[in-house]
Amino acid sequence: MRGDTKHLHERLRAGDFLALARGITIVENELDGYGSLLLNLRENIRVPVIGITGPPGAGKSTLVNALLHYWLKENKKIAVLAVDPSSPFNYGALLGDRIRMSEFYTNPNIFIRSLATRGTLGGLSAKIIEITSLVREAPFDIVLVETVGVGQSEVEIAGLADCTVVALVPEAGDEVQTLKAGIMEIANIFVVNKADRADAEGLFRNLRMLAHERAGDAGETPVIKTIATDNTGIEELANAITTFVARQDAIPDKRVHLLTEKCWQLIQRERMKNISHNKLYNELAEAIQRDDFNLFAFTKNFLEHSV
Ligand SMILES: Nc1nc2c(ncn2[C@@H]2O[C@H](COP(=O)(O)OP(=O)(O)O)[C@@H](O)[C@H]2O)c(=O)[nH]1
Ligand SMILES: [Mg+2]
Repeated sequence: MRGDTKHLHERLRAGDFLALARGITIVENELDGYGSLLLNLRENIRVPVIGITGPPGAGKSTLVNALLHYWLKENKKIAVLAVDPSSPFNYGALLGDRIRMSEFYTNPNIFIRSLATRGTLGGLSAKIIEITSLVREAPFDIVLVETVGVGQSEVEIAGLADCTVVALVPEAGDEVQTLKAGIMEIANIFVVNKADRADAEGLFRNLRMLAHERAGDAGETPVIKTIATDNTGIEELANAITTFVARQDAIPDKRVHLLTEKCWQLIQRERMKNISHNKLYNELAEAIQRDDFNLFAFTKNFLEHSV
């Protein structure tokens, strides 16, 4: 098995898409060789991971599609990880959308993989940290991660991506007020997609105002109007992403900060590995039979024998 994964690493570094697909399957399902595959990675942490998040239907996949076209013209090699259950990159998608994306499946410069989501509400794949690391062992210029924004997942993608693009559409206008604090924290770039709609201008102005109010040392968060379906604003978006990433590269602790975030999540997962609600329930059911039951003593004891 060790020999197998060693071979896999060589193929990955050579940019072999079949090896990458195989590696992702191994990681996603924790198949044999999973541990050594990860421990022997030589990930290029300089390859930017770009997160594209936002509500379902905002046009994230269409934006990814347009960005792929744009970057292909610049001879970039790009990996796309789609963690959106409704994404046209997924098999269950609308036929029209699948045809629209299918041109990329045979392109040697584009790798597309859709990942299972952790929960029914979308969010990130349980193994997204490992999978982006794996992808960065292959010679890509850019890694795009599409995630549907549902609660926690926007925050999680911000901990994973070097640049987080939040895509919104005019009908999200009211949401912006309620999400205000949260999305301002995580968005490095705002996209007002479906700018062909009459009410896009209002959302655009609102976001510009918010970005202005919240401007920090790094300046105002760019707000870009796009019509993803006809490539309007895509060049501007691509430039904003490139500019943002280049600026991040100049901040020495930014990369360490992101790695800290990922490491934190890996540790958390490792520590929680042997702890399940079921097990807690069963042990508690027994423990409360005792007259001297104490929740804190129980917890302390539970931790000592399960971690
Ligand atoms: N009018 C208009 N429709 C768009 C635009 N961008 C995407 N759409 C459409 O919106 C729908 C949802 O797009 P999709 O990319 O699947 O959204 P996602 O769920 O955020 O990935 C699709 O039918 C797209 O064709 C746009 O700029 N203008
Ligand atoms: Mg999508």
